Parts: sequence; structure tokens; C-alpha cells
Amino acid sequence: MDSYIESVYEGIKEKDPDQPVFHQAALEVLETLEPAIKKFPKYKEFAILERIVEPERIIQFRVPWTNKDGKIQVNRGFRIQYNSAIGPYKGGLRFHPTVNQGMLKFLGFEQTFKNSLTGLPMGGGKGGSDFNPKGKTDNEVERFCTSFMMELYRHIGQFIDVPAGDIGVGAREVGYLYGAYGKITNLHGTCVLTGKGRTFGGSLIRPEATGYGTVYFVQEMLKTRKDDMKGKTVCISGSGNVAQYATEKCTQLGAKVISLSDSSGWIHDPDGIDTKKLAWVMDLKNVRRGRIKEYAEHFKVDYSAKGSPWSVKCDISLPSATQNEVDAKEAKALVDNGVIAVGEGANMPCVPEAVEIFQEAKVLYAPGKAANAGGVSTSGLEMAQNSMRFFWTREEVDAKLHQIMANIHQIAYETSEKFGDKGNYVLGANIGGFLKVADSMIAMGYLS
Ligand code: NDP
Ligand code: 2IT
Repeated sequence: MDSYIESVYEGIKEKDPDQPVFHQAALEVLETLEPAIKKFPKYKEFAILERIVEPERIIQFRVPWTNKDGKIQVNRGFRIQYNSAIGPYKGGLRFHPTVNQGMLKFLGFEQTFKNSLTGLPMGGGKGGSDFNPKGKTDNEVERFCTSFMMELYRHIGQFIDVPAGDIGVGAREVGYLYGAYGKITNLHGTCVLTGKGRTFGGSLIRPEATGYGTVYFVQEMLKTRKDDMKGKTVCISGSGNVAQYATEKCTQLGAKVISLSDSSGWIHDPDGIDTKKLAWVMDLKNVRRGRIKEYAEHFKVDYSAKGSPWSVKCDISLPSATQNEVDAKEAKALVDNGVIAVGEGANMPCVPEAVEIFQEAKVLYAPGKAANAGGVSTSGLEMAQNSMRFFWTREEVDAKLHQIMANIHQIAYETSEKFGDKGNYVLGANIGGFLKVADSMIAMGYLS
């Protein structure tokens, strides 16, 4: 590794030794920036790497709320405002017991490059809480969201920072958060959150966008090999927002999705999760808030609490649950079973060794910051529509999303070629996202 890059990476580990997922995300980006750093000495001269790995601001706060028994509970809330060089901070909120500063730094760092790739004016941010919405009543979730917003409201705004959903934060949570924001500030109709409900400013296609976008990106990769989705067998993990709509788009394009999972286990449905079965999953997960095991019981298919969908033979794999969910052994099994393409619906779902295995086997591999950028892109389109006091139709938003995903593919592909490793989408996406942010920071001077 280049000595400048290595010193920045060592600095990160020394300053925050207890943030392993952030180290992992930073190393993956830093390593691939080497050809750009060598070609353009200005990035070292202007200390861009030292600056870009450091969040502009970290906000941490107490979130007290009362549970259904009237007892006071306390959680931690965070917002990491990572980089505002190309626009207001933008990124989701995650509610999950594993949330801490290091986790959100990994996600905020990734978001900065992802948002740059979308071509829209959005900086990088991420936030959330160690609150676990699982098993909570709607009233408990509402009280938590209201308390969370009691602090967050002062740090966000359409020109400051625009949060959205992520794991554990969907339409229900965004609704409560937005309702609280309006009550606290008396500001209505400003795009302070995206992923809002359709009736109060949300964009059509935002719920579908991450899953659809991931499949659009995979389609673009397949095109480079004169192939398409039709007739392909697809394994998907997760069964939340991203997994559901990735399944829908695959099916629309004539592919067959044969697996889904949640944190308890996974199902294998060799006949395929068709439109009717997917509607059942959506009701199970979004309304009844049940477990994927119930799918196996209802449709009489295999369920396992051990292992993962990656042991099943498939053409395309779309990990869409969480970070580090595909290890080296699973990547090897996918390759041995003939996988053609891997598209990351989730953020950093493949461990570094798994990525290496895919790349060595010449599998079309799309890193999350490129493949799952459709969600935040459509958040950007929601911001644009709110600013116009106007809405685009479903078809219009979907066409724009499709175009953005095709553009991101083109940037990643062409950048990989320009920097000497054609088809390496990790290199292409990292350098492609980096250059715009870095050049903006240089142009705006040492304070940015
Ligand atoms: P959801 O909360 O809707 O769904 C998450 C799914 O992943 C659930 O099935 C959940 O199972 C599973 N999961 C979560 N944590 C774990 C874990 N530690 N181990 C195993 N399974 C787990 O979230 P999303 O679908 O929105 O997000 C999925 C991924 O996509 C995340 O990595 C997120 O950062 C990324 N992403 C999301 C975007 C969006 O617009 N929503 C945009 C871009 C990326 P269980 O219910 O049992 O916890
Ligand atoms: O990881 C992500 O890109 C998201 N969770 C979506 C962020 C957003 O602002 O829509």
C-alpha cells in the first residue's frame, strides 16, 4: 500500500481502535484510491484523505421514552454529519441494537461516495439509535420516534441534513418522525426527511427504489456480457424493504427468486417467490411484523435457522440484509455453484475476502455504494419534487431512477477502465465517487 494511504489508515485505527466496521469500510475505499492518489498529487498536498475520513460533526444524544408499562427507557441517538462538500448531509437512520458510533461512521463514510455517484447534490450522513423496534407496540415506537426528534430537529433541515430510513426505520417510523418535526418546528412541507408517506410529500417509487435500483444495476452489468435477467435463478437475503422490492423487480424481469431470510433463519422456495407469495411476505413483514419462518410453514417449503441462502445454487446473488453477511466460505460456495453476478442491496454485506473471491473468479460484483444507490437517488428525487411543490408520476420517477442507475454503472465501469482494472466495480465506484467530493473540497478551501 502507498505510504500516504497507509499512514491515513493507521491514523484511523489509532484514534478509534474500537470501530472495526469503520476500519473495514475505510480500508476498502483507501486501498482502491491508490491509482488516483498517484496520478493526482494534489489530493495528498491538500490532505484530502485525512479530511475525508473524519466526519465533519458527530451528534450523540439521550433518547428517553416510556414503554407500554409506563416505565422510562433510555436509548442513545446519533447523527453523523460526514461530508457536506457537494450538498446537505443525506443518509438514513438505522434503529437496531448494534448501532453505535463506529457502525454509523462506516455507513456515513460509504454514503458520502454513494451520494456523489448519484450525480445529485447530496453530501453524506447517517444516524440512528440502539433502539430495537422489534416486538414494540406502535405506540412505543411512536413515543420513541417523538423523543428522538425532540433532539434531532435542531440539527436537520432541507439545506442542512435530510435523514431517511434504513434498517428498522420504514414508512411507520418516518411518519412519526415527520409528524413530530412539524409539531416541534411549525415548519410544514419542507423536505427535512425523505421516504415520507405518499399523502404528505413522499415520492412515488421511493419504497421500491433500493431494490429496483439494485436489479437495474445488475442488468447493466449483465449487458456488458450480452446477458440479461430473463430465466435467471436469484438468491436474496433479508426480507425487509430492499429484499422485497428486489424480489419484485427480478420477477417482473422474468427471473426466479428462490430465497429470503431474516435474522432468525432463511427459506428456500425452489418454485420461486411469485407475485402472490411476495404480497404475502409484504403483509407478514410490513403489517403483521412476523418472522420468515412462517413463510415456510404457510407455503410448505424448507426453512433453516442455520447457514444462509448462499449454499443454494443460483445465477445471481443479491445480499440485502446487513453488513458482513457473506463470508469467504459462502462466497466460495456461490462461485462453485456457478454464480454469474453479485449485487449488494445491503451496505457492505460481503467481507473483504468474499469480494476477492468474486473478483478472482471474474464474477460480476457490484459494491453496495453503486448497486444500492437507487434508494438515496430517489430520496434526492423526493427532495427535488418537494422543492417544486409538485409530483412526478410513477413512470417518470422510475425512468429517472433507471437512468441514474445506468449512469452510475457507466461511471464505475469507465473509471475502472481509466484507472487500469476494467470491470473492477469496487475500484470504479470508489474513485468515481471520490473525485467529485475531493475536487469540491479543494475548490472550497481548507475549511471544507
Ligand atoms: P429492513 O429493516 O427493512 O430489513 C432488514 C432485513 O435484514 C430484515 O429481514 C432483517 O431481519 C435483516 N437483518 C437485519 N439485521 C440483521 C442481522 N444483523 N443479521 C441478519 N439479518 C439481519 O432494512 P432495509 O431492507 O431497508 O435494509 C437492508 C440493507 O439495505 C441494510 O444494509 C441497509 O443499510 C441497506 N440499504 C437500505 C436502503 C433503503 O432505502 N432502505 C438504501 C440502501 C441500502 P430481522 O427483521 O430479523 O432483523
Ligand atoms: O444506505 C442508504 O443509502 C439508505 N439507507 C438510504 C438513504 C436515503 O437518504 O435515502
